[in-house]
Amino acid sequence: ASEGELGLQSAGGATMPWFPRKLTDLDSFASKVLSYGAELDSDHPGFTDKAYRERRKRITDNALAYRTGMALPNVDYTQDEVKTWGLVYNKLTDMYKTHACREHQYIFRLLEANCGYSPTNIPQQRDISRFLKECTGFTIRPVMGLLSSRDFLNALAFRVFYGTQYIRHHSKPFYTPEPDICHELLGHVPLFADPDFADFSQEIGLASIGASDEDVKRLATCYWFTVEFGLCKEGDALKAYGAGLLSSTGELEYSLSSKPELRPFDPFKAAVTEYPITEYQPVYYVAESFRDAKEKMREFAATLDRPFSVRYNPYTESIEVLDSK
Ligand code: NLE
Ligand code: FE2
Repeated sequence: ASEGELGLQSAGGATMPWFPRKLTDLDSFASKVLSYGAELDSDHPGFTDKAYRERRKRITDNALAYRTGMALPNVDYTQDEVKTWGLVYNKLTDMYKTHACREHQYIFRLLEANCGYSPTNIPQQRDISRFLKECTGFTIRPVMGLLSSRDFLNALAFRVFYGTQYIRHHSKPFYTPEPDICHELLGHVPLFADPDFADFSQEIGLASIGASDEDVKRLATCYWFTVEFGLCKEGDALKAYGAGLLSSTGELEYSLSSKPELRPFDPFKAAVTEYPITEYQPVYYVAESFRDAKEKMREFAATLDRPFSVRYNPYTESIEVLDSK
């Protein structure tokens, strides 16, 4: 097997895992989704309803065909899909007033004004990506489902976010173990328009470029406890900023109740914390602020064992490898 087939490459005498160097290198990821593990498929209706699976396949075919530079595919959502969206939307936006961090609340209003966010309309990636690009340089592109941690994090180094376009099963609107359009658009998208949060996300992405499998796992765990399930301080109050919380009415309520255990965000500790993926989290990490989380993340990333460092060049939209740290 060639090094390419083994997912390895060499540079300056060192062997390192393959990584994308330019934006078009991300084209190969969108179709490479993880098959659902035994844990995920359980008896969740999203995995067993045949008509639902077929509809999903039609939507994910868009992701399969998409290449960098093409117009993002629009999806013509059905009335039933919009109904599920509206149910989730109304309940969540009610809760955001008291449960979401202020950055999320502020940007959400901009999304309503600029990107067609409303209970009767499922916004399209094309409008969202254009909006994010203007705010922070982030863009979104379609994906068929869950990517490997390495692929997903590597894309964040380019300020690219892979988003699904299908919606959760109508029978379980308030919690799903999988990403879907409610999770991406209501949970993730608002914060990618915040400059500090965008920097924080890219920081994790850059650290994952050419990292060892063990380090990718540590970074993905940090991502889990921040971007997906993070809480943050706001004066004396606690608010949610993690997308997994901001897209699930059930877990959003639970996360700010007295039930879960809360710990101050420390990437060295978060990186090695075990977590479940199909139920509410027993532990949440609380960040002081996005800026503070970014600083801590940078300190953590500097301790990872990598014989080179990287930076993103926004003019050429490519990753540059710097020989020594
Ligand atoms: N549990 C979240 C929700 O119901 O929206 C999705 C989490 C995806 C990692
Ligand atoms: Fe997510």
